[in-house]
Amino acid sequence: MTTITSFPHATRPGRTRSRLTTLMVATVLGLTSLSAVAATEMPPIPEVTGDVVEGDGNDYNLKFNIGLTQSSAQYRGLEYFKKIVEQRSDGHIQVQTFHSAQLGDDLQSVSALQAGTLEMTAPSTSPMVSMFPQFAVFDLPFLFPTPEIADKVLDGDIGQQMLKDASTKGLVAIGWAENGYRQLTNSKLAVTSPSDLDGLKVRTMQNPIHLDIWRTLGANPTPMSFAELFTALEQGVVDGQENPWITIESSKFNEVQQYATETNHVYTPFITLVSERFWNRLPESYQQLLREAAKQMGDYERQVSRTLNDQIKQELKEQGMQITELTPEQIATFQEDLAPVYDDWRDKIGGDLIDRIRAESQAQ
Ligand code: TK8
Repeated sequence: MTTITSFPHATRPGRTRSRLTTLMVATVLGLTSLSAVAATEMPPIPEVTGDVVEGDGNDYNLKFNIGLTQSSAQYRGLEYFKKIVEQRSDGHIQVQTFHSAQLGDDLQSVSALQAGTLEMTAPSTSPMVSMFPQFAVFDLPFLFPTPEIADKVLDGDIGQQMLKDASTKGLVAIGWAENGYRQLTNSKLAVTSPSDLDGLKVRTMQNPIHLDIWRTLGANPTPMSFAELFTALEQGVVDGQENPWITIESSKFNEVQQYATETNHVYTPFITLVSERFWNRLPESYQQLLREAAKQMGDYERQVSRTLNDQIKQELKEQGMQITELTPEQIATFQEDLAPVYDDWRDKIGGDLIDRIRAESQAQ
């Protein structure tokens, strides 16, 4: 377990002006170096492969909105998607990219696709379980032991069938990408076991399994949109939250969260969606182009997310976040305490789907 002295985030009593000035300078320096480092380390956006695709001569505007910030791996993927689609449509499809929920959070974006006021988005699967219950399988704790197994399931029969099943209700599902393994952060204490979570107010995605997970561990979970999260943490409405390292850094949660525990408790995918109204207006050749671009975007985004994961954890430590790396025994305690979540949800999700995914892990 490594502990690092904290970076002076929270306001402390008896602070003098000169100390405040130094602090602010340090903060700014820290921030600039943060985004500078993050930016420079991102794997370069690949060249576009594949020929120019013949369309129907019409021009199309495609707005693509996401909830994460401009310095997220997801937005980097979007930049690649834009490059592919514009180049291979010879400019007939223009892609406008939006980040930080500029056009709405995950659920608002999905509704906008159904209404035809937005063309594409890529939400986490978790807030969508009320629309597509089978997505809940991804919210089961410790389901995927490695990201490679997640790829195998998502890119394999199970994942492709899910895309088909989710191509309904005004949506067309065309690909998967990586949000990643979630880590707990909080502003109160270093968490090394479930008993440390007693009463801790933890924000979760709007998802019944995540609520079940944190209640089972003894915390006090609150479902909330990602778009409201930073302010809720800053104002102490909630004490903690859980997201991948790259999201913790790109959303600057480390500015309002002093402690983190590497729990890797859930792997969350992003699903790439198109408005059915927009989709039906496109010639088949452009529909195929969007499918190919979504696949390449997803693969590249996985690469970015995995390349940066450990580096960003290191950067967060260097910026004073107190990061707890659990021992195998401590992880086992979390896994044992969360085993009942599988019993709670097996029938609702479908035992067969859970067993098939688990079999993929054993097959490795
Ligand atoms: C961004 C969300 C985010 C998710 C969450 O729109 O809500 O915590 O992990 O990535 O989808």
